[in-house]
Amino acid sequence: MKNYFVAKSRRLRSTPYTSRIENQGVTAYSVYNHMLLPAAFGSLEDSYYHLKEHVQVWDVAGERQVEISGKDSGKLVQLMTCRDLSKSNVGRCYYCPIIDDKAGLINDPVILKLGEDRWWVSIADSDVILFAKGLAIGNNFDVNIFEPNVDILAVQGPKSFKLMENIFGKKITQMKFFSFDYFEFAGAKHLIARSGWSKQGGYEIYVENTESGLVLYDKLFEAGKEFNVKPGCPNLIERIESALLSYGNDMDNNDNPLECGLDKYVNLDTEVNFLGKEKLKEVRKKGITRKLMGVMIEAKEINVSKSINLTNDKNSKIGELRSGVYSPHFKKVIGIAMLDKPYCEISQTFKISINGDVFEGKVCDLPFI
Ligand code: THG
Repeated sequence: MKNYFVAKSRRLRSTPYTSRIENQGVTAYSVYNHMLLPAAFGSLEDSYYHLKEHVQVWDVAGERQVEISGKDSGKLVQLMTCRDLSKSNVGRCYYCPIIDDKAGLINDPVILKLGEDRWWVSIADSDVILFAKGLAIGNNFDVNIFEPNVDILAVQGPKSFKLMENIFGKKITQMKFFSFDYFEFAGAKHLIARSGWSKQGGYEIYVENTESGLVLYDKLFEAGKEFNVKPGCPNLIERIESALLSYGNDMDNNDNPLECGLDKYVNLDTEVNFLGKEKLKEVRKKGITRKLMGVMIEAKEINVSKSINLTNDKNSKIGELRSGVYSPHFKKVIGIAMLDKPYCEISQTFKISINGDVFEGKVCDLPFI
């Protein structure tokens, strides 16, 4: 596959860490929330093995925050998500599908409850701020909505706990998954959560003070030497094996959360009011007609830059592959596909054409590992 340069401009925003990761050898960018998101530091497989064994620091500033505060902020946040937040606590993160009135996915952010009337919606790649502002205006809500200057640094990998303990002390290792707290560094307070877009363990540092954030960035690499720290980024192999869904790739506004297996985060039997609730109840009653599933393909290589059809013996389309990568663990291509309901059974076989060659594949459960 031929690659092309990204032409930088103001619209395609840099992050405070861009010059650092460029000095450290970033080799590819993606674009996320109109911002540069590193996509590779050399070999994807080398980074995959390194992430599973050591510790990496990721510039994920593209995971932008939409801050919603004010008297009606709780009402607005709840209106946007099908997850019941009525019993949510300050200091916790919540993975929440955001849906529209037709139950189509708008985004799948992590929502942080900062205070009773203050929230950060840590968004995937779509303009949630416009949706939130539209809803607030239409409902006459008393809220303030803006994008704060927050640039997340993720520290991921099994050695992230030791590295973070070295810098912030024992207390940070006692934090529970998806909770957050504040930690002092270089004269500034940093919100740090135990979260991140890998299943290798770690933290996310919500840097609000760029100056101390950059000192912290350098400190992570200095203190990380003994843990073999490297710069990294969300890894396609690791995230597919772990089934961390990617909005815009695995699902978009044409899919509802039940089709995407997000049932755990859909609360239809509570009193809370959210957009698309009636529609989702209808979907649940009728049953979904397709589902996001794992697939394994007997191939050694794939590049998925658009959906690729999956067909049966009669050459009819039974689904589409939305993400895929060669997994060195399974020694074949693994991927995430939307399959028509009759075909989303485990071990269902299919055919797929990759660069003109036809390969056999099999449906399986998510996550792979
Ligand atoms: N961290 C932060 N913001 C983000 C992401 C992140 N915004 C964009 C994107 N990632 C949002 N998507 C996801 C998808 C999955 C998870 C987090 C963000 C995730 N899921 C866990 C899982 O699936 O096992 C746990 C979810 C739970 O049970 O609560 O971590 O990574 N700040």
